[in-house]
Amino acid sequence: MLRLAIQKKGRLSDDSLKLIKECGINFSKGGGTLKATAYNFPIEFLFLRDDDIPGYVEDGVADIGIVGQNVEQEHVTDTNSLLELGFSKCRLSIGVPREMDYQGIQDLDGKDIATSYPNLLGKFLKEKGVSAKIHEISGSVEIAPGIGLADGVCDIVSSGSTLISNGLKEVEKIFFSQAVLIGSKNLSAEKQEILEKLLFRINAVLAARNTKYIKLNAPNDSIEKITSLLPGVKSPSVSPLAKEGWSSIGSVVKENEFWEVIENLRDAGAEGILVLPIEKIIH
Ligand code: PRT
Ligand code: ZN
Repeated sequence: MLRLAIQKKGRLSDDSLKLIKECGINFSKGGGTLKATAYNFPIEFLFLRDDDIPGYVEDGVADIGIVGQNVEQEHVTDTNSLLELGFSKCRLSIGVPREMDYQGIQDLDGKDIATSYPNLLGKFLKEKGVSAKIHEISGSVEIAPGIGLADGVCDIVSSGSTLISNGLKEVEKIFFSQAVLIGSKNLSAEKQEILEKLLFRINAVLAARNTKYIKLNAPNDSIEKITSLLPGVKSPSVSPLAKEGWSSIGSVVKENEFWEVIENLRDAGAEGILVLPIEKIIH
């Protein structure tokens, strides 16, 4: 049995549970419970605060866990970083009052910066040779300059609207983060084997994200042109249609890349374009 720690409630929870579900792993989660066991895969879940996850994985209370890289890197623990999961993307940035005439990093010299990320901020300032004072606070970091507690902040930014609504501007992006699967360094052979099965499934799910299967009809003399327009296509499947001189072309494409070339595909003679969802891709 493998033990996976996921965030009990917060920005990582829904996407973590969705990933587990897409891996075909089912369990029922009674409200407020700390633990659950899957019916159809040898895995058990621990629901925790995200900040506690790296420590629990390091201690072996949990075998693996899903956290933001910001939390993984801030809590310096001895764990393995197993796989980037592509969700909960954000950045750790420095913000200063909008009216400050900020010219560059040296303007932070001698300033007070409020943050919940003293390690990541300290490392960044040291690398840049800036001596600012780090004021560690655990929550509502953005309000610190407004109440005179600090000259600037270092906090997680996603859309940027929290900074703006607190009269701040983002001046330095110091760390880019996404959710990551971390693992204990001392897994038994049995747990390692389960982990490998899980990683196989997660990789198949992630590979299919943002990809679509595209199918279109084209006159035979434009097959070459059309396949050259399809981005990232290695070997599309081409099969003849009942209609003389026409073929059907099918291929896997990245959805965002596909939209960029759709006009060109039509100009090249593509007709009856179908775009279909892909659930898993096994490489
Ligand atoms: O209770 P628990 O300790 O488990 O949760 P938490 O409150 O510490 O974390 P939570 O749920 O807020 O975030 C979990 C993880 O999601 C973080 O560690 C990041 O890896 C990631 N993440 C992604 C974010 C954001 N986006 C985000 N926008 N974490 C926090 N924010 C906050 C930020 O602190 C700031 O207050 O949102 C605000 C900024 O958002 P914008 O969109 O206004 O820029
Ligand atoms: Zn937290």
